[in-house]
Amino acid sequence: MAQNDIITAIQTIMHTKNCFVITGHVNPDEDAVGACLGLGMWLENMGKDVKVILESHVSRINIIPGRHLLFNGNIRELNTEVFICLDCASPTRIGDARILLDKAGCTVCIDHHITNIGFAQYNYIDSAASSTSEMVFRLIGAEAARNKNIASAIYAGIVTDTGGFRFGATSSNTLRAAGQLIDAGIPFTDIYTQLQHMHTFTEAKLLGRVLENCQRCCNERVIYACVSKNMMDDINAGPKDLDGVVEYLLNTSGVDAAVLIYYRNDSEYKVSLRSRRIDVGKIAEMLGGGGHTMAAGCNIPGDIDQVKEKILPIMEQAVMEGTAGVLGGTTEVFPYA
Ligand SMILES: [Mn+2]
Repeated sequence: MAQNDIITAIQTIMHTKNCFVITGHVNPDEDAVGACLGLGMWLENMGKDVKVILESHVSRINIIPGRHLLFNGNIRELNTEVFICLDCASPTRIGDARILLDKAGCTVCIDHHITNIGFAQYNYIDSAASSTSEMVFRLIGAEAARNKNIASAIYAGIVTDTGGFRFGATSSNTLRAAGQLIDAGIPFTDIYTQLQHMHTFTEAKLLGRVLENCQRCCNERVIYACVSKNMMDDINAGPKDLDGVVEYLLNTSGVDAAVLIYYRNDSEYKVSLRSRRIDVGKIAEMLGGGGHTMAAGCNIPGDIDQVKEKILPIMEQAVMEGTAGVLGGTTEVFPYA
């Protein structure tokens, strides 16, 4: 089905059916939550019965309106006419709501992940889209998005998945959509600041420690930092407080790649890799992990020194030999891989 036909088909379903369950991927991010609640509020405004199923998520995401639609009951007892999956690349990423994929009479998938093969009856997949939230905007139309709450939800998803309108998938259409959403009168500064720039006191302290201790190697082209259990325990921090730190390291002038090694348990460390030039996805995969070309991660057994001895020579080889893995400088970095 051509893309316009699938959009029309899904619009028809949304106008003619009455009972909807909407879900996003496990461990939902702003795009999943924004797309689910934005679409949910639109359907609710049309008088439909709507339930949104989402796993718990980090508190900053609570800035997205529409949380009254979140369903907290027993999913097994739930029946629905239409089941909609948003921002979810495969059925394995649906979580507890997956049982509804088989139970619902009508299933819809709306997503921008390139790996999505279309597992629902109606699949609107656009891997060029900046975000699932932008796809929801296309689907409901600019007029519907004049509702402040709906506009805020969709804007939140777009801002986050584009890294604040920076990543390569940001198009002029993305910015036009954002413009129309801002015209709805949303608190766009608050949303952007809360989702892109705010951090906790603990995160600030931990970032300070990481920056104090970071080093360069491989002819100064790789930057790395190690975070021990003690470093985190001292300030009551945990791995979740390292969100965004490896990206901060990568943004150091002159470096091609960043490595963040942090305590996972007594027998292994987690290694986060970010890059502008080399394929760190391949390196992570080689070490039993995975991810994208520019953002990947793996777990390496041993103490900090053993882990450094394992990962840094591999990074050095990749940076120095380069050519096989060398990429242009324009590819995007996914901060939350
Ligand atoms: Mn997304």
